[in-house]
Amino acid sequence: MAKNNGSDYKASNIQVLEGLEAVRKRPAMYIGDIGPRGLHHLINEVVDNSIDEALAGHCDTIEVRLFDNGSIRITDNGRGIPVDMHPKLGMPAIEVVLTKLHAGGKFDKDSYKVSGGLHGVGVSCVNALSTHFQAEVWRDGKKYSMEFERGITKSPLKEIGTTKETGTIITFFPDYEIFTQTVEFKFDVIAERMRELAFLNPQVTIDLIDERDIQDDGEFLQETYHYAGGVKDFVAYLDESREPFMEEPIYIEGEMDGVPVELALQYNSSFNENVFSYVNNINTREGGTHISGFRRALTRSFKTYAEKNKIIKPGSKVTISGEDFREGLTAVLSVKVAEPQFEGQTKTKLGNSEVQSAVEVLVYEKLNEYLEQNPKNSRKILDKVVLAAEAREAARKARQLIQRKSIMSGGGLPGKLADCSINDPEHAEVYLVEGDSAGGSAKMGRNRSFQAILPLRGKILNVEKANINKILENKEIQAIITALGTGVGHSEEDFEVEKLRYHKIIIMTDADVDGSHIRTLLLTFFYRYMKPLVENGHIYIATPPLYKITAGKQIEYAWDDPTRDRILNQLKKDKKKFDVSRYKGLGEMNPEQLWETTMDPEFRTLQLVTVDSAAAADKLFSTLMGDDVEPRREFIERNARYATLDV
Ligand code: 0RA
Repeated sequence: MAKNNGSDYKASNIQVLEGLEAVRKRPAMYIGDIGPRGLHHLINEVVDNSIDEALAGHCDTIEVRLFDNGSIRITDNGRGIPVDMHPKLGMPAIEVVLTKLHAGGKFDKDSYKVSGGLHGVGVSCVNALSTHFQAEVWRDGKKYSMEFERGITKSPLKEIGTTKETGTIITFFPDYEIFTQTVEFKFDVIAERMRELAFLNPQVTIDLIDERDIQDDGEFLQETYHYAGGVKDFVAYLDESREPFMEEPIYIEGEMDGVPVELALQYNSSFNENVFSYVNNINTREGGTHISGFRRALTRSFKTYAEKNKIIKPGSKVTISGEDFREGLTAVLSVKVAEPQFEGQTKTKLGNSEVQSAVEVLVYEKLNEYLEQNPKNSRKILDKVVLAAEAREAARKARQLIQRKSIMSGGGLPGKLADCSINDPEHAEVYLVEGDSAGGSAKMGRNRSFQAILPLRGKILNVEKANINKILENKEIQAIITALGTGVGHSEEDFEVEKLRYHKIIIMTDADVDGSHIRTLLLTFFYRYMKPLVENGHIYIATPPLYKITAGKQIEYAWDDPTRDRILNQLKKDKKKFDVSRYKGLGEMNPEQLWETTMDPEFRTLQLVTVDSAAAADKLFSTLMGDDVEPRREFIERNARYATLDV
């Protein structure tokens, strides 16, 4: 690729704001939190800078390497962080970039920096939060190096050699004094973001190497992400375990009013809408103006085409609404905005109004072209749209029926539900319990003032393979819907989160294969049909202990093997007799034990279910629950090491 040497850059372009003490004092303010998420955010912060270099046309290769000693190295072949002297501060530009907050330095408006949400706080934050940080820069024919400890310069900028290449190599150890929960990087978490970045930036290749993980062939675990087809490849990847309607996704690319737009979309035989949008590589989970532009264009061009070709018969009873055009739709929309305004609760909603019309005009025009040129596919899509409209009408009737039935059966709550006595959703919780027998123990063990119990019998329906009508016919799902009080569906009329009767919904299943299957089915249902519950943090997973250790009157519980061993060693040291039993299911615990270990808010641990990356969660659900067995088997084998679902 063409590279310029970047010598036009001046150190004085860098704006200086403040030092790094602030970051160490209140790390969560800068990186979101100090748990695993914040830890992994450090990597994104560095890689985003490399991606900025790629967006500016100066970089096409990035390597992320995890070392056995806990450190990580990010290498790119960009221009290299500038090393010339900053005239006012009297220090090299690189020192400003790495030790001053918000010293981004790239102010040319033609570049689309990754800067929104939590991103864009700068590599200096990473430096501040590392016990040791080294930057090596290859630039102007020379190799330079500089080192820091907890943000403080330990080895000033020095020349260490010569080179014809350019680039930046950052190596750091996350600070265990800051990340007290864990300093362990997870391959899969990093892989997910690197893959996403590679889809969104087809010009780059990202190598991810894990030196901690030596494979059977003696090589390190390594994956390479490069997708020349960009978002088109992304859509094909997302639909891998679905049945697409067309040979390849529709691909639209262009620039309108200074906004570069890239879009790929495809229809499949599922019933879900999976639209992911990005602004400057940031996942805009809350949508925004680019998404509304896209939706309007989609509805308008399909409607125009359908009317022109008389696909919707004049006088037909079905009325088609916007959501019918989105059933079974998988799409990725990526736009670049020079000065993005992010709004919303999580700052992932694009606010720039000019982007709506830019996207709408471009997509409308190009989609019309596609429909005219591909009459067969257009017909297939529109036939499906008409079916969706008919099913929506039928589902509306089914919903009314559920409502009527529950009104006729008295208070409207399902018979199996043991409700709590308080009427305050914020403090009320409901346990969804696998099986009637565990349900019985939970009913006896609970604190009935604020804990409700809903036992679920057998497996619930796999919603990934059923349409809304089938789903609404399912007894277990009906019970969940009526117990929660929200209704069900994708529109704000059908699903009203304000009506939620319990702010904590706790899934409690056995710690075995069946239990995890039921948990996944429930999560899939919530994710697909009650998404705000997941997004607003209402869904939790209960964690019953794996072992009970009895020594005379003393009873202890262990949730994992190391804890069990620690307790056993202590007992052996104290020369006590003991008995260890492994809980196979919830049913083996009596009500008191279930309360003590799993339900008592003072002692239980609940895992909050979050949607960290919507695209990854979608992929996970369609793979785990979809039609194709092969990708599912592969997926489970690859991820067998990670026992818990982190969606
Ligand atoms: C400040 C200014 C420029 C580039 C960078 C920082 C930069 C930072 C990182 C971090 C990792 N890789 C990076 N690559 C570049 C602009 C450089 C110029 O105009 O020459």
